[in-house]
Amino acid sequence: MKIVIVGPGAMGCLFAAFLSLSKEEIWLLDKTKDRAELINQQGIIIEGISENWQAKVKASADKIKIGKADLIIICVKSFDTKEALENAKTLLKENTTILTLQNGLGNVEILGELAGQERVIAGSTNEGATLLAAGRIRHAGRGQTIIGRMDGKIPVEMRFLREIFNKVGLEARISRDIKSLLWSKLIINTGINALSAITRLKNGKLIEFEWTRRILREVVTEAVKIAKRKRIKLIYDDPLAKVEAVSEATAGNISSMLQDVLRKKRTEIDFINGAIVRLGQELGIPVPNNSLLVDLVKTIEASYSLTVASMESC
Ligand code: KPL
Repeated sequence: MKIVIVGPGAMGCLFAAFLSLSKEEIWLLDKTKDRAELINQQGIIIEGISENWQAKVKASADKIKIGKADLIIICVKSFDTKEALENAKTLLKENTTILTLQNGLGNVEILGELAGQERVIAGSTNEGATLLAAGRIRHAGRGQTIIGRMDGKIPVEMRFLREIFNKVGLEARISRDIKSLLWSKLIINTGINALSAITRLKNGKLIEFEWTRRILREVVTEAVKIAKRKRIKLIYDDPLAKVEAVSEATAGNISSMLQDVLRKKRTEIDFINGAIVRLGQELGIPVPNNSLLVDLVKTIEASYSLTVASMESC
């Protein structure tokens, strides 16, 4: 089976590295030729909780060289989903399956529109990784990867995929209600990601300060209202307790949005708190705290190039 991972970020590198331990043919598709060449030569270097090791992975920016894929795993940022699949279109054959392991809402729909909904498998992973440099990551946390189709069907390829993940040490299971899982992860991301990006605090600190804890609770409460109105059943009973438990369990993590801000990159705010704001407007449910976080993160993104030279220039 030929598996192509699209996107050499933290998650893309982590999955490519672990999948390289399988018997399958693994490729990493990178849009940058030089970085692909570097990964080809040095492999993917991993440190952190899975010890220090190096995975030999074939990487390329040349789709012709990679050829047709049986499975494509999309690991790019949500705002790049459309472009990434359009760019990878030559890898598709009639029965290619596409798995998304991205944060936020809307990726499954974008991929489905481009390639057909029946080919798309949605996924949510609790593995944690930080990109240290090109092809170099820290495996920051272990967790389950859950996959499923929006229509609840479980095709044979999905069982096969679960088996491969489990064999290489990526604990995986299948869910018939992946929508509720995507929302359950979204609620966690709405509470933690933007707030950590704005305050530049690691996940665990957000609940240590009474002020950030209060904001986190307000943001989550608003997001849960939207989920309820949309009749989404979350996989946990107490969302506030769950989000706080995740920030504690991932206390040492630099959230993916904070990683983006520290690297002065575009964030996934539009697909996380931004999705809550859009749905709030559609449904007539006020979500002022989510709206405020969106505006602040957008201000941070827009002001990356502005630095304060001295106090006088303020
Ligand atoms: O998914 C995450 C992220 O950083 O995007 C959490 C769960 C917040 C862990 O850092």
